[in-house]
Amino acid sequence: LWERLSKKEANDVETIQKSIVHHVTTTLARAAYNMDNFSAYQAVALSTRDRLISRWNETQGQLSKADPKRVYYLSLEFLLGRSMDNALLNMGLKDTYDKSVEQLGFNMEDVIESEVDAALGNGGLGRLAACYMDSLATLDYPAWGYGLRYNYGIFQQRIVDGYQTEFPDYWLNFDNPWELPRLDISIQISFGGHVQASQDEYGVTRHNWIPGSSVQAIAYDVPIPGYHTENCNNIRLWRSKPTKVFDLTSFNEGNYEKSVEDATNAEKITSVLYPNDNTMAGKELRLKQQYFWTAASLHDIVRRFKKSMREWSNFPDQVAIQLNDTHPTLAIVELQRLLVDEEMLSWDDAWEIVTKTFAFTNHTVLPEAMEKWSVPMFEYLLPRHLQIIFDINLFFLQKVETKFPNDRGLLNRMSIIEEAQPQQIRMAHLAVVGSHKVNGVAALHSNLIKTTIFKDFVDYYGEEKFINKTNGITPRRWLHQANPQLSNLITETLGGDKWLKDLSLLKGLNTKTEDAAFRKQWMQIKRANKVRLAELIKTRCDVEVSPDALFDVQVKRIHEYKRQFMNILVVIHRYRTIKSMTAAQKASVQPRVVIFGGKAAPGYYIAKLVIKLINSVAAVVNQDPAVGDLLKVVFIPDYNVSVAEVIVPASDISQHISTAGTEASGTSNMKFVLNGGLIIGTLDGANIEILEEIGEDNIFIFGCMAHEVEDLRHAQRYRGVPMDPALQGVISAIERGTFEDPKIFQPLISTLTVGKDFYLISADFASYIAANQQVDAAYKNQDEWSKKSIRCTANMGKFSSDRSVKEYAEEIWNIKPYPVVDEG
Ligand code: 26W
Repeated sequence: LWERLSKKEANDVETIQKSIVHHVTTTLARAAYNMDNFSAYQAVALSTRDRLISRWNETQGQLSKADPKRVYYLSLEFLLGRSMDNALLNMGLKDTYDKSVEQLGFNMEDVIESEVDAALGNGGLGRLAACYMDSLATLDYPAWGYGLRYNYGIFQQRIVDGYQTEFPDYWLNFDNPWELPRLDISIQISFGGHVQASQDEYGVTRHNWIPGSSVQAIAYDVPIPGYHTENCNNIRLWRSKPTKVFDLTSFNEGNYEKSVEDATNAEKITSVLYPNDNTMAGKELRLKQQYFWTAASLHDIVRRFKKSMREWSNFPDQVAIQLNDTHPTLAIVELQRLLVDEEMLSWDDAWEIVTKTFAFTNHTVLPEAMEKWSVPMFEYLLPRHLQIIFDINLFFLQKVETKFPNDRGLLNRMSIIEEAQPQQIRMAHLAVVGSHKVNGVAALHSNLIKTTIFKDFVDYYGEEKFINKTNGITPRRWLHQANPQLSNLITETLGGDKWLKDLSLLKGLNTKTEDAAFRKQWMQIKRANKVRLAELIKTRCDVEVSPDALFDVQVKRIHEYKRQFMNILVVIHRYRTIKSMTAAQKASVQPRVVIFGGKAAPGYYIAKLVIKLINSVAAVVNQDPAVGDLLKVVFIPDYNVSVAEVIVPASDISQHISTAGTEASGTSNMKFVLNGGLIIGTLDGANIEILEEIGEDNIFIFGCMAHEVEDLRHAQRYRGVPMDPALQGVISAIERGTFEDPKIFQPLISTLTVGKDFYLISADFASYIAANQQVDAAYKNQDEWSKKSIRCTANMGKFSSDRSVKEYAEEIWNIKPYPVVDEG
């Protein structure tokens, strides 16, 4: 009976309409006549959710039975964006839902726009995790993500008087239909206290951690459906709750306030996402988050493993754990603690299991991003874990000493403990020592980490442990969903949609560059996307821009190394050049709209000044009748995943201009090129591999190379290299007060002082201007430009996250696809 009654419902228009109306009248308790777009969204979302859940159940049921090896992706950030459109496309239900919703009297696009983004991430690392989850499900890999369910995602950004101001992102204001609360899954997580050592019956020292306090971790599951497959994976997000709602002692003593305070402190742990990207803050609450999350996840993984009744030595045959940067490195220590203190394994047996289980991805080489925790603070929160870290370090350094005797400098450099005042725990060293594979995220980056931050470790462990896995993006969200017209044209042209699961098939478009009719269609789609972006700019910035101008985009987190500052300086240079022209000269200027977007960390003063400068320049340039449509500058506030989905398909050229050697990979570069947008960039991160794939005629490269950076800095500091004259001219214009009170910008301009220009803006300035001129010239020839644009898309197959994930699965995790059978 159960089997018969639980058979899947049909997915025809009428059944779906019934399910939508059912949710309106029962779940939402509303009547059809007072429905707005948002309630329509809620009902459609709930109906979609039903279908997701039945796939999720089927997948998890079949996987529990078969119990294949799984990968667990531990990430403090999952930047998912909106879910509904993506879920419908992946489940193959989009067309039916479109029809159902339109017939019910709603516009599907408006309904989709009512959904708020799930913005549980800062930028590259968080969005990468989301793309990888899409690919893992699409390729039928048994995989779970583990993260935190923050009450507040990345802050909302508004621009007030040109300055960034932050507002809380309370995204759970309304019920979140994309999560399944598992209130029955609760795990106790402890902190503080002290450690008792004693001898067991065999004379072995045992450590007993007697914690000082504890909280509960409650599971919330987010289903991740694969594209055109029955498989539906899971992201489990933890929420913190007090163990007992009130501390009863305080409560009964009449200290009501204190008992409520403890409860609030417990809930604080998963209250807010840290908004720092690439800068370490060293806050105690952040360390609490990291332990809370890794301990809950490991407990869950171990419980699942124990059900299988296998030997502990089989753990690495069943479980692979990927560490998304150093944030989850405590998982290494926690597993060692569980195995030694609670499961009574020997240290060496436990350590072998641990190192076979974990692998570590590094996402940055910036020194200020390296996670370090002060030993006294750590000891206060996690006394037993500190002992284990000291033991791991001792045994490790003993082996280093055996291999390379009498090299104290080496031991100092490699130690997990930095001898500072106070001592610091270097999480990257711990992650390397506790993992069997360490990878970077683009070829250049993976080579750089081998010769810089992990050089000694390569000498010790050998080359094989340090590998490259070039990042990728999911073509489902970043082309099919964000750019449906282009996706349709590609499907028509290639005679099917197989390319969405095998992106190398895009190569088939290469033969179309000589087909004038095809080129025309291609460029018409780009123009339609630009019209859509122009509307968004009008709404958000109140600036009118012409879709016939060249759209030039730089959207990403605001950071000095990404050099938005250099971009706006060259915009000023362009402005001054136009101002000095005669009418006849102006006639040959290529009109350009320069579009910025991105958030600065709230405490990052210089980055926030860059935003102010962009807005001040925009205010002057956009009003100047001498310039008109030849140049417009806009800063789009509150850049996020769904705004990116409008911007990416509409760009003609985008800027990926970090100082060589600083951007580990970049992933928006891939999104733009996949959508037929050309890029201007430095020889940094994945730009280099994009260049290799699409060819040098279809990309604008400038600036110094990674291996030249140190020499250039040295020359600047000690050989009195003068500032670039064009840059000098731009600075003078700012200092003369062309854009508001120049005093405001003085701290920013100081970063360019000769000898202090760490990101080498002056050194790259002339070649950056030249590259921008090449862009203008190339854009004038629309026929040639359209061919470049087509070649861009055609040769981006490598950058599908399907390719990345397959490499991880085969070369690091050793897992196989497990396609779920549709039992209808
Ligand atoms: C501890 C503070 C902190 C927070 C976040 C340090 C570092 C991070 C992230 C690792 C920063 C990040 O997102 N890095 C980006 O990762 C992307 C995915 O691999 C790359 O494409 C970007 O180049 C890299 O900046």
